[in-house]
Amino acid sequence: MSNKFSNMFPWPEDDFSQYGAVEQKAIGKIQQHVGKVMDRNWVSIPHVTHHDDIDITAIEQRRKDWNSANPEQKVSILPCLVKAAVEVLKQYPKFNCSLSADGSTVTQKSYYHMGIAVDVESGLLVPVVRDCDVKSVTEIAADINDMSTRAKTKGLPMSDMSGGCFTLSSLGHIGGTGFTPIINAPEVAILGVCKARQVVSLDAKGQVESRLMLPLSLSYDHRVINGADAARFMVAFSEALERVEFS
Ligand code: CAO
Repeated sequence: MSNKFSNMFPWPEDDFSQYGAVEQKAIGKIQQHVGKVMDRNWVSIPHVTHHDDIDITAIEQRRKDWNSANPEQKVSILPCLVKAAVEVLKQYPKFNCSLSADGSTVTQKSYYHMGIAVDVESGLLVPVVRDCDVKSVTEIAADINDMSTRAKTKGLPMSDMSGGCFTLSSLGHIGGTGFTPIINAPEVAILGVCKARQVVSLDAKGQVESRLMLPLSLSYDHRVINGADAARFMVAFSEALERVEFS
């Protein structure tokens, strides 16, 4: 059967050794699998990525206060972002559904299992933290720590990487101002997080002030979600983050 790719030029194989010294290395099984999943998701989902910077000055101050008062239960910004995402999934349930293979129905979910992209040596794993709606920020932080440690040391069973509703992919500890995260099908959206930075701006009275801004990139499946939904998601996300309680 012909499809939209049947007219494509073949992959440009080349003998690189004619240009200089080269070495061929095998790609590990996990990365090969991840590559195939990425390939399928990238070519079969019409992705759009909505970028926004949100003001995290207040929540970061509250997080620092919490960490100083609770050195045994320190949290990074990531579990707070998970908690805010759950609130927005409740507000905009379109982001918590899955599209059928033929595109004719969506399955609406009323549970909140959140995928967290974890960078491991063998590839990229996405453990799923279950029932984030009923877990506290510190419980979510503990689950992320546990799963990312296991992912980085002995790997994870498929049961720990299935059933996710929505994924967060944080490069915040490294850098970046934005990227296009690939949707983790059958989910319909994924939130990419880059490094927070101080930005000088004018307040309502025209006074210069410095605010801590977090760059976010929301990729969504345009068969299910429209641009206005994504813009609303981001505004609601920023508001939900302000309401996150530490416990
Ligand atoms: N802006 C600024 N600093 C940030 C930040 C952000 N958005 N996010 C995290 N940081 C800081 C943390 O606060 C921490 O600093 P301190 O040690 O001073 O507290 C430091 O960066 C390290 O954070 P972390 O990585 O230990 O914790 P995390 O909760 O942010 O992330 C994990 C955990 C497992 C998700 C992360 O280590 C990881 O593997 N991320 C990679 C995901 C990835 O590869 N995504 C791309 C997928 S597409 O190919």
